[in-house]
Amino acid sequence: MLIKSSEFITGAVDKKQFPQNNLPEIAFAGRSNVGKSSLINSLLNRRALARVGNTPGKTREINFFLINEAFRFVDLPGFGFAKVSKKEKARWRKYIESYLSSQRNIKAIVHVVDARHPGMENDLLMADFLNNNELLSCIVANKVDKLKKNEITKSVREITDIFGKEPILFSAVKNRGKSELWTTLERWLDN
Ligand SMILES: Nc1nc2c(ncn2[C@@H]2O[C@H](COP(=O)(O)OP(=O)(O)O)[C@@H](O)[C@H]2O)c(=O)[nH]1
Ligand SMILES: [Mg+2]
Repeated sequence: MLIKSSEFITGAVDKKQFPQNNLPEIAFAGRSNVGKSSLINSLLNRRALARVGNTPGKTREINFFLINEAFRFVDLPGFGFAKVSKKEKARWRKYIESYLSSQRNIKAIVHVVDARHPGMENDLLMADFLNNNELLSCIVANKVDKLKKNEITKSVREITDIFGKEPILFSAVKNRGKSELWTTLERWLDN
């Protein structure tokens, strides 16, 4: 994909703030800190379009980015951060689900997991939700730069077992996996 332009549109804290026109969207979901924002920056060849390493309380917005004036990336807030109360977590989750189950032109979800920690509870919940709602998705195993070769092999096996599909290996830090992921995204956007 040739990225001609990428810009931040809005950080929505309420459904009413979601962009209104019907452009195709690809959403990025996953636990806090797995690297969703870093991965978006890597895909778009940008250093700091999506904010990286935010404190949990500040990341409740759903962030919309416009790419090539043709489609949007949607950076979903990560749920399941220990520092946030149960009630607050439930509220975030409802908000994320309200986006995913809205009548928007959502092409697919990139479910980002940490290659070092396959099968964490929140990831299983997310996978269930995506399956139950018949949303297309892929699993991206990020931070593979932190693993040795044999550990990567093990991680791939576990993730494939748990989620029923092979992960795309990624490192937002080393820009690894970009072309593989773009191939998948382009296929979705073309449909
Ligand atoms: N080693 C390594 N660190 C990463 C990678 N991707 C993200 N990080 C780091 O993980 C932290 C959280 O990243 P961020 O993109 O804010 O995660 P988000 O909460 O899912 O949006 C930051 O300190 C990033 O620099 C990666 O591929 N490898
Ligand atoms: Mg983020």
